[in-house]
Amino acid sequence: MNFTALTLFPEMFSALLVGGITKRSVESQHISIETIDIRDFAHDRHRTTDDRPYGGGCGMVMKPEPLAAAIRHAKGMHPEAYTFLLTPQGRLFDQGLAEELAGCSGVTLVCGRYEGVDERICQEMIDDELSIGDYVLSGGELAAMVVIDAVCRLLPGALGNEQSAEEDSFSTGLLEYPQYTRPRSFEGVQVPDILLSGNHGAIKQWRRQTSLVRTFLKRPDLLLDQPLAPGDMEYLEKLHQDIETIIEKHSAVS
Ligand code: 4FV
Repeated sequence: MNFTALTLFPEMFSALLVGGITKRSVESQHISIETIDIRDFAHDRHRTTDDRPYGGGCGMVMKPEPLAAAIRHAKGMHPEAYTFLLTPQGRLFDQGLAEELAGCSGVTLVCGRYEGVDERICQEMIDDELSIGDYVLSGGELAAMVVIDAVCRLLPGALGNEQSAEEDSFSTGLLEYPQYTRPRSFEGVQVPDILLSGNHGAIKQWRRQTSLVRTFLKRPDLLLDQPLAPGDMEYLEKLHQDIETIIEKHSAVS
């Protein structure tokens, strides 16, 4: 899969090559990461890529000409790739969208700076807008790297074992179960015995139940639109019953 980032700071993307899954995936050619410097498409003496906003106001806006030329250049290199603009106005990027993008042969990621890009670029040359969250960054580069990292690890072979991506938070639709590793006892806290039992069926059930409980406690919204697995309903009803019993007991004495 190819990722092409259009940016005024191409060197920022070297962070993806420092280590980890993205570095390994580039080396194993599961992915390629290309950067296009938008300033290379500004041909005036000062290679200007921004200008003051029409209608006044603070900040600067990215000029359409260098951006349009850079996007056309990217389309020439990867005609099949979808062109996304990273902006707070975009579709909220989540695991589902990451899985969707992992099915593409390539994506082009336009990284804005300043107050944003000239609207005519959004209207004429952008296939879709992506947001990594409701906050304002100083540039789209970090958002583009978030997208590259999240998509890259979903690509077959990128993680080394497919299973781990399938068990990710949100891939199961629930928050992930707690993880433990050696030492068995750390500062007086023991690893739950169930995980040392070797009883894989019981471990699988314990992990699913702890995922259900922590999802209920931390992200109950996820439980509302998530298909439950066999056994989940019984477990949630048992929790519900236990809570009812406790409430009745305490309402009796008070
Ligand atoms: C952003 C986000 C984001 C807005 C103005 C770049 C900045 C500047 N991108 N998710 N949140 N972009 O804040 O994707 O041009």
